[in-house]
Amino acid sequence: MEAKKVLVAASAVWSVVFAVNCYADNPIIQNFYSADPAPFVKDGVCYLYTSHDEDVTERNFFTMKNWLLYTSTDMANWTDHGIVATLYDFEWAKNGWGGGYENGGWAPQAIERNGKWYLYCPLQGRGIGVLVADNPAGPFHDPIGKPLVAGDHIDPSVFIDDDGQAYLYWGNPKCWYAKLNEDMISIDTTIGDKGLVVLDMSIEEFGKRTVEDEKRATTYEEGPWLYKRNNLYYLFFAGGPISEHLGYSTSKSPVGPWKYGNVIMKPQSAFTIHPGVVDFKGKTYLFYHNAGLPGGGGFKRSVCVDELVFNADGSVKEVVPTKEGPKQVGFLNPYETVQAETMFNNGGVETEICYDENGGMNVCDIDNGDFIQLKGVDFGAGASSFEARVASYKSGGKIELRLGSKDGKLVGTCVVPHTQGWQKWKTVSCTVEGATGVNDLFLVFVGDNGIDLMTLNWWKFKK
Ligand code: FUB
Repeated sequence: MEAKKVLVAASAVWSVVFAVNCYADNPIIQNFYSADPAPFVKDGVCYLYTSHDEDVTERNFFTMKNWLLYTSTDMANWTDHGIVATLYDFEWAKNGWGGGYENGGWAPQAIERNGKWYLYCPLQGRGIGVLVADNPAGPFHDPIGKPLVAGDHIDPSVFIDDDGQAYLYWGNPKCWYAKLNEDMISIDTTIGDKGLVVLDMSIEEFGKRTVEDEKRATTYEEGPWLYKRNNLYYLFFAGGPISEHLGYSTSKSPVGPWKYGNVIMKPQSAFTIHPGVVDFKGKTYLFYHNAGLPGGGGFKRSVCVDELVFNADGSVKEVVPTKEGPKQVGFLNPYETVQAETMFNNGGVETEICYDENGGMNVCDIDNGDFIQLKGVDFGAGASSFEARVASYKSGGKIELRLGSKDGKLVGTCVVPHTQGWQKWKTVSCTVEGATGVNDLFLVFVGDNGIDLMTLNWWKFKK
């Protein structure tokens, strides 16, 4: 997005209610409209892939052209990796609506196997494609040059079972699955119709729909998500009627037969909803989307997360969405380099691609009074100095380091000079006094120049 621009427009109204333009933790993605969360956990990092609702909605329908990645090590502070794949990565998708690539990048899911990252992407109306990369943030390329599942199929969910067999689920109005070969980019054609199996869609498996629908007798609508816990398989899905809710079914096998469970999240503020479930550091989390950002709606959605809790018999408790999001797991270490685009919350800043040799993203569009909030920063016995990689094509400004709130205790002030370019980086530093223990850290940006003071690439403290 540029959610900030929507925020600025909305802020005149909001300022009556809120002192600053700031968000609660949910939605967790605050600088883009995002949807269809697909989390994946590896080595203590939660990788969150999402689809991306464009700021300008075309034809009063989903307007989606690329896919985003965010990461977190604590479920509270999230690092923005920007756009990691686009419709243009699929040569065969040229013939989209209007004969071009212009739209249809719907709900993706990624998985890692043997050091390679596979991203399954539905190109609405054209099929499900697969991209591969050596790194979670790409660059991704299409290894097969054609759809993995051709036709009007959406919402792929990928899962590797303990015996190494990989499955792909997908579909609306019916739920389908296929077994993936070990290469993750081809389908085992020995089952179903050339490898594709459509489920029975019985009421026992997916619950009875309360409103008549000629295409669907059950509550199953779309967005399947396969998950395993204590040898029980769970198929979470978006259920109907519209507005969608989240439901689930269970089975002793990854391919069913399924037994309908219940509703686990009531309809939220967007007319769609989409589940993503992972275990992370001893807890289970449900990712979903709503229309929670200013300017939000059915085609401008936002990804959220809350804890998912099971009953002793394995059934799933209903999740009541929170504004606060889940509790932070562990603390943020300020003595390691922290990418500037890592945030719990922010007031007014944006992110952009960093075009230097290190790549990644940086924070931009920083105006007087804007801030970045980091949750649960553990300063331990105390910090003595702060350094940051900054740039400015104007007169720069200052970064105030405050604890607890935007107006909280000032523990240091770092001066940012003119560096002759928005990405002409310079490392600046300042002394720090009084930062000990665990605090929320606020980087507050100030400058006489008002708007566009500086850009920020990374920061860290010294003990
Ligand atoms: O984001 C476009 C579509 O909306 C997805 O494919 C569905 O799951 C629903 O979230």
